[in-house]
Amino acid sequence: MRKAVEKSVPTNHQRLVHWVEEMAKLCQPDRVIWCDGSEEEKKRLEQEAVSTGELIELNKEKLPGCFLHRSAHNDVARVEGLTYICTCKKDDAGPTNNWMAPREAYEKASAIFRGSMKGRAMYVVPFCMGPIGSEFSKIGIELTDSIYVVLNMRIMTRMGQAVLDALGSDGGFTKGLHSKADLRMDRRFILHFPEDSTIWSVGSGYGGNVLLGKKCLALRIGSWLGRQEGWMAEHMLILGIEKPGSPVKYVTAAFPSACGKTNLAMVVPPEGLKRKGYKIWTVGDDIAWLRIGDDGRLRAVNPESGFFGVLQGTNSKTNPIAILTMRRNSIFTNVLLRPDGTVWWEGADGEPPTEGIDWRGNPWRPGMKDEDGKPIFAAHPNSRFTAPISQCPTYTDKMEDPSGVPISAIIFGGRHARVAPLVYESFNWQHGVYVGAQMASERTAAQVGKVGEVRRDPMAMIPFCGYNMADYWRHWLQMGRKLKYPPKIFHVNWFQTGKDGQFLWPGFRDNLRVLEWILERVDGEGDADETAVGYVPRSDRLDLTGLDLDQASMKELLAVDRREWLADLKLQEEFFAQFGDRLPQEITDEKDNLRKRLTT
Ligand code: OXD
Ligand code: MN
Repeated sequence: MRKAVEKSVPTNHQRLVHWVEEMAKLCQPDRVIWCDGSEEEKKRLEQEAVSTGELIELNKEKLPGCFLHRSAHNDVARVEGLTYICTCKKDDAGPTNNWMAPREAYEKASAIFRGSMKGRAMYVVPFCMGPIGSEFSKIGIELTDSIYVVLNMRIMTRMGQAVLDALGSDGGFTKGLHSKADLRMDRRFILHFPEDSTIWSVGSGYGGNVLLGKKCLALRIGSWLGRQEGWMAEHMLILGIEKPGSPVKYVTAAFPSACGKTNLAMVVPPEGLKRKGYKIWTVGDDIAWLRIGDDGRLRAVNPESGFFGVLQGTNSKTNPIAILTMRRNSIFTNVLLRPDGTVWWEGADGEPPTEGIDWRGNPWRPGMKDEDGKPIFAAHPNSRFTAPISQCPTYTDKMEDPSGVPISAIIFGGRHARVAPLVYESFNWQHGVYVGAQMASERTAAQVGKVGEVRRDPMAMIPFCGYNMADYWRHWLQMGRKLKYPPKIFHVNWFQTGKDGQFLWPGFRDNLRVLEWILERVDGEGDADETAVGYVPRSDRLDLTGLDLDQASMKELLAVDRREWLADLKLQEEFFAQFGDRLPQEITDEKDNLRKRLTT
């Protein structure tokens, strides 16, 4: 075994080589293969995965370089219940994370990893989150027995020999170990050891659980490192908006999973705003690493280099840019395969195909029902596409800027049928941190659990904050104090429904109308009313040209219903109570101030 590893080792980083050997001893793969990130390697892995059925090659003319992957039926989303933060002290993980003592976690997972790669290869995947060489960036090594993972990591991160070269003989890196093992739910764990900068993921093949650069490193370990090193890792898209004659302004937005980050990151101006000539630049759709620049402004880097986006409901109307992005060199997970070798999902362009093979690999026709009379979906509701950002028509080379882009506004948002108005602006940074901390949203299909259930999801980070959230809010407050030019903080809610249960706001492209007001406020313009919750635009303030929305609906969208807010404050209090004395006083003060404003 030792020989097989050493023969092809392309690094003189001894610590790295020893760790790979140690993990190989545990998992007992037949071979250890160091990935160099080359085209030749990609082709070889694709062929191998096609030969075993792990990937299906799609129509070469219509979807060149694209593949379909079907995951196990019990392995289609992130498993928050099996995701742990393993710190020496339980309190450091905080009440919103599952916790396990590191020793117990290593022991439990070792028993599953032991021998799990027999008959398989172990791939060594060197990857860099952020541009190689940037002070924002972090290097990780993922060991995995899944070609699907290697090919996804190749899209989602800067991956291969260049990363080993940057690591040199003694650079620091996060150690990631992944094995599909036997894909059994009762032998599945996603474990984070922030004190050792280590991630162990076993028993799953689903993206969010196994592409270790994404949620595990860029958010859970990243947020921990950020607090120690004075920066922030956030679940945020990054978007540039250019108005003719003005410099591009960049904003970040934190929405929970499957709440439209990818759509907003690629927003296309609605017909009624076309005359203004806006250009949109997509820097990232899921994660932002934020640092204070030498200029005293908040600067953002997208640590990823690809999209792992939700497909359900994605089409040429809701997100034409995404559709153009995924036309080549993309991996589709858990969608329907049409007879012509193209793919389809609920909400995709066109009529449902008359026949196909569904995401489970069974023959499918429209209208099919299961034994309980429930419709059988062609694609899983959490079906995904993986595509390189460089293929995105709104790609900007600012993506590669090692010092990141300057941020003018931070936007928080949830999927909340009632309570939050379409948009409001916080009074200042401290109030803005509270606005983020009290966020609530309805659960979506991106994680295992009951869809639609409202849960508190501060800063859209509840599944991703790698430490005690009370400390996390303290860190946010401290960052604000250090910023010479703190961005303004806003909250949006695209998902309000009227009495008939229908959405009041059209969303998608029309969200640019709200961004327009946000940017006016950044420039010190844009009329607003001061309400108990923050500044809300006057109902005639948004440019609604070409939009058929009556004044009554607009009023409802912008209304602040004191009764609903007071009822929500009770739920907030229950949520904040779990943090005990560790909760920053500023959060309590802001909550109490809100109550006062609502009751006077
Ligand atoms: C994602 C998620 O995949 O948040 O981005 O689940
Ligand atoms: Mn996400």
